[in-house]
Amino acid sequence: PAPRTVLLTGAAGGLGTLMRKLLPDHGYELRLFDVRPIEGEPDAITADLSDTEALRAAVRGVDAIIHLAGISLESTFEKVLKANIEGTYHLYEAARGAGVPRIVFASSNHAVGFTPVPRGDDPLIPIDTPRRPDTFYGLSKSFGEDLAQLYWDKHGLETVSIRIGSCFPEPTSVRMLSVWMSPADGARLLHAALTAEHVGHTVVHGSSANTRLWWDLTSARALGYAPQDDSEPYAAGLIAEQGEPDPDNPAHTRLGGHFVNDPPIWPY
Ligand code: NAI
Ligand code: 15L
Repeated sequence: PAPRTVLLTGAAGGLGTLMRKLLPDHGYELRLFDVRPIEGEPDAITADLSDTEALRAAVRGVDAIIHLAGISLESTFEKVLKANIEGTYHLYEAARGAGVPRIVFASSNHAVGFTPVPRGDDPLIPIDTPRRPDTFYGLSKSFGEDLAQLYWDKHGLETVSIRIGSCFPEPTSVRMLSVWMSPADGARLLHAALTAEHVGHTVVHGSSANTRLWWDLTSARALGYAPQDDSEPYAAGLIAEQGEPDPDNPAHTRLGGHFVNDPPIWPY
């Protein structure tokens, strides 16, 4: 049967807030989880991913989990380790213990951020492009995808890992013209990831059907995802404001954008 009750981790965050508004229209009842309290949501579970007891209670009885909680930008290795690597492990263990059949994991373009972007007639970046994390943050998303594969192969717990591009109300940079996912398309993709049959562990790119797309959406479309939006109406304005991409700047020629240039954050 199609999942109905879904645990949304990271529900207080930017994406969580957008999806809290949009997912009920696709028929879901959401249980909310975040370390930060959520205004106007007295039933939300306020707990850290390291709180295994809270996690066990949170996953009880849900049909699926959308896992957004974690550090969403580069940080110290120590912090990324705790929230994203250990936190995601604790979530998977809770889900396995409770027999939750499926997780949708918010992976990121930064798991493969050093991948060169296509130019001219180059093919789009395929979904099986080698991992090239651009940060400790991207490394944690690479780990999350491997964890998902392990839990599918060993325990039969299914995951769709979505390498999200940039999911914000509007694209705000020239780079985002290529990787933007409108919130409405984000909700469509989550719905497809929750309802497609026999996904095992499937990795997909997460963006709208942008004219300036850098990556291949075939595996996302195979889940039943039919993106409706395109960043192109924002192109002229953003290019007038920020200029065309600079071919000598890796922040413009690699998928991860400025993450590839940013120095690591030391020490812990
Ligand atoms: P965000 O930083 O706004 O939200 C993350 C939420 O997770 C926050 O509300 C935070 O309180 C919570 N959180 C952090 N550590 C936690 C912990 N240890 N225990 C419980 N909750 C914790 O990030 P955003 O933009 O909403 O992203 C959501 C997810 O999607 C993240 O995993 C991010 O890496 C991923 N993602 C987002 C993209 C985007 O375009 N927004 C792009 C690629 C990936
Ligand atoms: C991400 O993974 C981040 O969570 C998000 O805040 C954006 O920076 C996005 O990637 C991006 O690459 O634009």
